[in-house]
Amino acid sequence: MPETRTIINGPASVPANAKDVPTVCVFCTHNCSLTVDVKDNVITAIRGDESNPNTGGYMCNKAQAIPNYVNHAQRLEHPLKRMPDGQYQRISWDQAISEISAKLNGIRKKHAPRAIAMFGLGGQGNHMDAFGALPFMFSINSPIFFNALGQEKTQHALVWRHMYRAGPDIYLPADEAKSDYVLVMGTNPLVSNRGLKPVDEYRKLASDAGRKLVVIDPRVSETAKKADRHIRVKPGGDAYLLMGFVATILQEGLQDKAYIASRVNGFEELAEGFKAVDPRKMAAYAGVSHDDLVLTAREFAAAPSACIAWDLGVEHTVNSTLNSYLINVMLLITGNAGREKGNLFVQQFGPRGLYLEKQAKALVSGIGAIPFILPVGMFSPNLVAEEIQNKHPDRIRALIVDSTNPLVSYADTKALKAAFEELELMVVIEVAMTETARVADYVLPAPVGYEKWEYATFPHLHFTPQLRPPVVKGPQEALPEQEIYYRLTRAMGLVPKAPGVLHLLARKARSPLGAPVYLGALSALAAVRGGGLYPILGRIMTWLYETLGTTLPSPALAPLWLLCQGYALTHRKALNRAMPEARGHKNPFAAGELVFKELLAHPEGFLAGELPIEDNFKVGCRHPDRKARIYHAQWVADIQKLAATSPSQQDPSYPFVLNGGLRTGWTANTIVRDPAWRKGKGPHCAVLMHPSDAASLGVADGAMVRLETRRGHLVGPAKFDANTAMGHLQIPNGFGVEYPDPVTGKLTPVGMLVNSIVDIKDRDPYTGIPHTKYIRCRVVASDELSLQKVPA
Ligand SMILES: Nc1nc2c(c(=O)[nH]1)N[C@H]1C(S)=C(S)[C@@H](COP(=O)(O)OP(=O)(O)OC[C@H]3O[C@@H](n4cnc5c(=O)[nH]c(N)nc54)[C@H](O)[C@@H]3O)O[C@H]1N2
Ligand SMILES: Nc1nc2c(c(=O)[nH]1)N[C@H]1C(S)=C(S)[C@@H](COP(=O)(O)OP(=O)(O)OC[C@H]3O[C@@H](n4cnc5c(=O)[nH]c(N)nc54)[C@H](O)[C@@H]3O)O[C@H]1N2
Ligand code: SF4
Ligand SMILES: [Mo]
Repeated sequence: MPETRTIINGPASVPANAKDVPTVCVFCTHNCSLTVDVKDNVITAIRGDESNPNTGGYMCNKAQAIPNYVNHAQRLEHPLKRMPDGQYQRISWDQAISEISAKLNGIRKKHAPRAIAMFGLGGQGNHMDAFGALPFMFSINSPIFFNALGQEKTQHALVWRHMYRAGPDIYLPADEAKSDYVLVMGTNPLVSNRGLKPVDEYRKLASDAGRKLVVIDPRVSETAKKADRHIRVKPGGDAYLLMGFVATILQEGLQDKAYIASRVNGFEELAEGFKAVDPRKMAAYAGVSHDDLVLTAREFAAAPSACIAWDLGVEHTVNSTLNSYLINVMLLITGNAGREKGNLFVQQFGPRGLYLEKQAKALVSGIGAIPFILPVGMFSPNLVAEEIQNKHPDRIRALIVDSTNPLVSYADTKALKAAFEELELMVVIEVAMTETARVADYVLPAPVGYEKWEYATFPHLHFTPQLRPPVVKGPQEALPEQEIYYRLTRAMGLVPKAPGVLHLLARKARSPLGAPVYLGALSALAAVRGGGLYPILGRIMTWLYETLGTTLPSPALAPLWLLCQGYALTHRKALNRAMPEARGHKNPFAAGELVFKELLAHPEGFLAGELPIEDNFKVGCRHPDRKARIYHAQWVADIQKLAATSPSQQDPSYPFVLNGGLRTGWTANTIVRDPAWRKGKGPHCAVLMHPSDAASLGVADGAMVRLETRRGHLVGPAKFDANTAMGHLQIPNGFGVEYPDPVTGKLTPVGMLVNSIVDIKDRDPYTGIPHTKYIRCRVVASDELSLQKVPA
């Protein structure tokens, strides 16, 4: 038996004791490279790894909680099936695969391929599941895919598709480390670690008298405390503020005329559209001083270089697509998009992303799927319930949930739960028995990100891929996601067994001539069976796993080999710049193989490509004339509408705005379930409010309050926070999971489940992104002592 089969069928073989093993932290997108020590199959020490070219030793307190993610009371160890009495029974993998595939086939054949939907994938640091899940969905021929990015980031991809014709592999972050003028909007990088080594970089920025930091945030955040200027915008007021900035720059003629002439198309129409925008009024609507608005706009335009760092504060809120559009307008009119010290286009490792015009549409809202990071379009989790609960014959009837916990993480717990109950089949692929797993028909156990080969694919300025082998052994029966999808694909008969010749050719695929022969045969044999792009891609990826996979240390690595080949074919200049030895290889497949070998040899990560900064605009802007489309008729019309009407008056029955998801040093989404990882004085989950608001409500620090919205209520402790603006409230994100009490074993809620009071319909019209940072609510003193449980 080759070694690979033991990896497929059981836990990876790793030594039970080891020192300095390279890996990554999977708790946020910073993906800090680490070295860990392992004793008796337990991770015992965790250190930042200086040898990684991207994160270079950076890490935060949360990495120390990795052992709590790996070992806890809710780890899944066996496939489970829900029985008629609601209890879960352990079943074999064979039974799980055959029952699930029979049900999926029934639904696919009786209704439509799109009646089967995928929810999740990826998460913060374990992205290998997508290499199995997407081919599986391709093979079914279903484009219905819901992902976390669809509730925070797809508006940028939508805007970039229009403005730059950007593929899904592009991102446009701020070059904070070098910029002369850093405008931070709705993000608190000192706590959330957004950006690159933000704690180090913002410290340097704050102490450099020649550079300026302006923070736009209703709260005096940790980052705002370091700012030269802090603009305390009203919650949800950012669109007005941005409109005021743009109008000031245009009306005062401060735009970068040379840059606009060479790189921007549609400027005249945009300028015309902004004539109706009055900066003084915008300042009032945004709740900021006119002086601050005008001064900031002038400084931003005049600075030798300026950038905008943004995140959830302008995304999880009203006007999130417009905010994204306006941020890009600001960057373009001041000449700061696609340049060093401004906002730089960065790219994902792998083949250059394709711009695919045609995208699936949601049945009920008509909102289109938006491709981002992954080549297939994704929908917002806010659309999933209505896509299940409708009368269309093609509606969703089966849902596969992988690496996500919607009943805690996504808006409107009750609405989601009700929709899930209408499904004919729900399968959860997880590492833990989550709230969502507890309503599934089948629950399938996967190894955590330290028990299998893993890879994270977020884009960076330079190509710095890092493929990590497992560092500890997982539960005997946990199967890597790719293997689960492979078994389902085969059991459903979606893809036949790979033709024998591919096994033969796979053995030579890692040679310069063997690679094109293998890839040629693989694509030709997959295409000859027809069925359109999706099924052909499904066959290619399935057979790649089945044939090349068996020649590698783990079959899960086969897609990485393809990624390296695609990278070498489409990013040759960047590759040659970083790896001079690649220059000697005329044959691109030899260069691809070189990259793959380096990837295997360097689990600590390595520099695989450097993008030329001078050409940065061209990296992102892929319109044939290399000019950004700054004008968008619908968005400009929306802007004019906003400018003409004062923001809706606060509803007197819900006078507060709740930020339902503040990042703190003790939150990591819902990844770490065991609350024991949190140290220091609690409560870690509380309703943060200004002491004056608390005084007028008659609430003492630490006393219980009841928070009410149109959708429900929550009870939790109040915490005085002078940094929070009056009329504003904050609750940390990632709470509301249920974990067994260490003494009684009874499932006990850990903090408040914010999403139980968020209305699924409060969302952006273009993307479906929720207004989680703009939850209208009221708050009253409460004598209830216990925290709110998940509503039934
Ligand atoms: N510690 C920790 N770090 C994390 C995570 C975690 O759970 N814990 N999660 C990771 C993930 S998934 C994400 S997406 C990122 C998110 O990272 P961030 O977006 O940086 O974090 P948040 O705390 O959600 O929000 C940032 C800021 O938005 C402000 N804000 C609220 N409302 C408004 C508004 O109307 N306008 C403006 N301008 N600002 C507003 C808040 O006061 C806060 O300071 O963090 C990542 N990093
Ligand atoms: N109210 C409110 N809601 C929010 C937010 C907020 O600020 N406020 N933030 C939103 C944001 S920005 C995000 S990104 C989402 C994140 O929310 P989710 O999509 O739920 O992602 P996570 O909480 O990161 O992890 C989800 C699940 O992945 C499982 N998991 C971990 N490792 C693996 C693995 O290797 N394989 C498999 N199969 N599963 C694994 C974990 O056990 C966990 O249950 O939450 C969103 N929800
Ligand atoms: S949680 Fe902290 S250690 Fe982990 S990746 Fe993010 S910044 Fe790094
Ligand atoms: Mo996120």
